[in-house]
Amino acid sequence: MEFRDILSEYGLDAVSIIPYGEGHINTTYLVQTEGSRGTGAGYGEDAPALGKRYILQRINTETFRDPDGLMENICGVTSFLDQKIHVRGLQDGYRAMQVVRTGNGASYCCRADGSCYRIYAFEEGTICRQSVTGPDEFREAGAAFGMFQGLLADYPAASLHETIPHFHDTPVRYDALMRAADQDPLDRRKEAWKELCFVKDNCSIGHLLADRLREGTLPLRVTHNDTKLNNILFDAVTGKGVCVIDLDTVMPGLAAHDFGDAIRFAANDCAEDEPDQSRVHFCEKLYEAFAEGYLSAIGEALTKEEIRTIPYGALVMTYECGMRFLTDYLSGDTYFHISRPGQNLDRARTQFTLLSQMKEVIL
Ligand code: ADP
Ligand code: GN1
Ligand code: MG
Repeated sequence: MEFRDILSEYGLDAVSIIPYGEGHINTTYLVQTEGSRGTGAGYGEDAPALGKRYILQRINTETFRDPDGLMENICGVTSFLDQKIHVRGLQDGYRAMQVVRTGNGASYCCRADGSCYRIYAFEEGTICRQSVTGPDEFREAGAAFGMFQGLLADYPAASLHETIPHFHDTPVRYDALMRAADQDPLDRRKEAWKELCFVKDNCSIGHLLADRLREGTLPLRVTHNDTKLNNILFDAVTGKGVCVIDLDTVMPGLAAHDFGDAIRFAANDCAEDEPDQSRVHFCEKLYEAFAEGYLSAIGEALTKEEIRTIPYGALVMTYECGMRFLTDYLSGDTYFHISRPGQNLDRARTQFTLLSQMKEVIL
């Protein structure tokens, strides 16, 4: 089996390893291991009894250039959360993701070809969603991310490695897009002309939060920085948001970024890469439900100015993410995984259509 060498470092033997999830950055597999033979019905003589499940991930080291620092962050954050959850006696199954160690106690392992892999315990009894079923579920998502940030409020921020420099520095993302448009290595700029004009016309959005951060009116906090709906696991029975995953980008950031990125992804009736722009629809009811859940779970952690400006996060993150997709389209689709040509352009268009609708409501 292709990953036998990796799994043997963990003392695991797999029955099956299949591609899993819909992340755009890492490559994820679901690993089913062999367990001790059950005696129940349904086991053929030769069929292996099933043991535990794991998430195996190949870390994208093009994106995360310092896997040591990355895994140090993740181990630090998960053990901090674990302790906090225990001390506070949090109910409803709220938990921290679990990093599985190799036999030597390492948090990840590398192959001779330089590829790096890590393993997480599969969070059983949970569901991961690509879109919301309604406001109640999105309120839960807000509560899960609000709780996550509230629990990390006193995490030692200075100990965190910056896994992707300038990750949510929106003016830097603007400059990167303009450079990609100037260089236009694949002669794609003509396809993206309308979108590039939209970005320039809306450049003030890129400064809504960045300027306040620079002036010191908004504080840096320890944030998740990738609050897509599919980075939460919901309890399959109660529907509660119980585990925040994908901790690769936990770094100092703005609360509004976490708030806004979640809205960008899920307060929309269609998928992030919908080609038919007439199907894009910013859903105010979802936006309000998420805000309720997030603000109630985060407690007293935010300042008045943060609460006042948190809606800007939705505009800024939608604008920024659209620019990132467009930059990648112009540069030859080297960053976000794609499954068809033009997907990054569709993703960018969807963000800009959504942003136009959000501006009517939020500004
Ligand atoms: P990416 O950075 O590529 O988005 P993620 O860490 O978000 O990778 O993982 C991709 C998907 O794998 C998630 O959206 C989720 O469906 C699933 N997943 C990741 N970790 C776990 C886990 N510990 N338990 C169950 N499912 C998981
Ligand atoms: C990526 O890894 P994933 O799929 O959860 C990206 C986010 C983008 C998102 C857009 C490390 O998230 O920043 O908002 O795609 N993650 C990284 O869908 O760049
Ligand atoms: Mg993810």
